[in-house]
Amino acid sequence: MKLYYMPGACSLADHIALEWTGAKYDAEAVAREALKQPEFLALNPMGSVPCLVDDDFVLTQNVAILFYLDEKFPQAALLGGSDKQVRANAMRWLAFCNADLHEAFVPIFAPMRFIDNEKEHPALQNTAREKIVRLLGIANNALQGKQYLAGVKTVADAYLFVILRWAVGVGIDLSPFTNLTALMNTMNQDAGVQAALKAEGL
Ligand SMILES: N[C@@H](CCC(=O)N[C@@H](CS)C(=O)NCC(=O)O)C(=O)O
Repeated sequence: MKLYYMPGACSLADHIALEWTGAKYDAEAVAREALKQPEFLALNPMGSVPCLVDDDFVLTQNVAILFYLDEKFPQAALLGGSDKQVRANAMRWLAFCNADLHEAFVPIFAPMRFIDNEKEHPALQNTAREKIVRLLGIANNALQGKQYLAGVKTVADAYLFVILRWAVGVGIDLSPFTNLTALMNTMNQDAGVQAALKAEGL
């Protein structure tokens, strides 16, 4: 198995998941410019990471990859094990991270995709920032009295961890979100997280 990633990008969640499986795998960093070149587009026509190649099976999209890894390595309980409600909750928070929180960062990272006029970028980015803070508040509340989003450690926590790193990177103050800060600390101490961060040079 090989994971294509960019350091610190959303593919870090898959990298962490692979570490949690304990399986042997390769990981290859892709330069941002290479994402839109024919060689990589042949693997992922979206020109984005993550991309997982398992023999001749090529899989893209974070949620699909994380789900596939859970099915392939059930002993790792990446979605929390066999309890249907725990699994559903893990999927729910995975969807929240992928479809809501992750997407909310796009205007900050790539405002030119929305508005050509650079003068209008700060206003767009401020609106995105407000949305992110609101969504972080929802995740923070969900963690009240719990160590992990679904009650037990799942790949949803790995995804949220990646996004919390972005939030810190763009200067969002996480200190009011004590449960998110606690999750970040827990994840930073996790051996699989540490191995993935080290492998990505972070
Ligand atoms: N829906 C996709 C989103 C993937 C995505 O946005 N990846 C970013 C990194 S976090 C990327 O590769 N961006 C490069 C680009 O779009 O040019 C997924 O979940 O895999």
